[in-house]
Amino acid sequence: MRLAIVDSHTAGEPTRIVIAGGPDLGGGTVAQQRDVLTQHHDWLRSAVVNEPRGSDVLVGALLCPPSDQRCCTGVIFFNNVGYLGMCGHGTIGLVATLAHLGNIEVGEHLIETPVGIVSATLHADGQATIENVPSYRYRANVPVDLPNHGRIHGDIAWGGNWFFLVNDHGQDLQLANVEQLTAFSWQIRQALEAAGITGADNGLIDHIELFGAAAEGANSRSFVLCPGKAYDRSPCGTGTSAKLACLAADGKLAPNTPWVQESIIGSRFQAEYHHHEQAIIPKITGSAFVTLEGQLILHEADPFRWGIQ
Ligand code: PYC
Repeated sequence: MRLAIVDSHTAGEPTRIVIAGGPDLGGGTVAQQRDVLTQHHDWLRSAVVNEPRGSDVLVGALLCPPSDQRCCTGVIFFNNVGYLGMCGHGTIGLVATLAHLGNIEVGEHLIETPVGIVSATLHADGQATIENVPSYRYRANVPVDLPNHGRIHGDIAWGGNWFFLVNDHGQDLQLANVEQLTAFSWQIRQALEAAGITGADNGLIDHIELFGAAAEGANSRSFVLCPGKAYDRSPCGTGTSAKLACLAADGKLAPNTPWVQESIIGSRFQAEYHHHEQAIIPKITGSAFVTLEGQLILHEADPFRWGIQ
């Protein structure tokens, strides 16, 4: 079996998009197709992003037919442990991939994800701007007790995935400290689960964000821990959306005001938002570069064709 793929990176964070060879998911909404993929074809996720063909850092994506005919494609994002609602860096990577394949032109395109339709604009200079799903802060200043550290506080916000956003962490947000930052953030993740702290409708909070001061030209620097314990090399599109929702809720950032979010490796997204009902619509701009076109070969004699799980 072969799966045709295009790899890209967005602000340093890789995305691997399966453009052909995937299973028939039976149509319906992209959320319904994601459920079929999860329940009946999870081998694809593992084969594409897990070792020996992938790595914990990779975010995978499967193109699928949209149910909304205004959309140019549907997309289901996944990682080493499961499925994402939305993925900002991945959507920017998708725009670069579709442009590379000659499937889209400069201009605005709609994309259906499991959590809603997003708009993606390809600019003439190759950058992309995504308008994310409605994002909002669910709870503010939630206390969490960490073993060997004491109490920290965080906001719970939705940006297409659930995030816990922490400012009073006492960590030094430098790339040299990623192991310590990973261990610290993982403690937060585990403490949230142990305390039964969730997003709305019991949504699992599976992304942790630590914020700190940025270098000149950016408003904020972040360390983002993803669900499978890898850290996001990009500033995280859905995480930046969650951050904007909190800034908006606190009255700290006015609508249509630029915000530059810097990642732990120093890469950046430009962001802004406008109000939408009780939520905000974040706009995230960044660049992605295609790094590889190829085929994954899943040989029937290969004991690790479905990935190391
Ligand atoms: O950019 O939204 C994002 C994202 C989520 C997980 C990794 N990147």
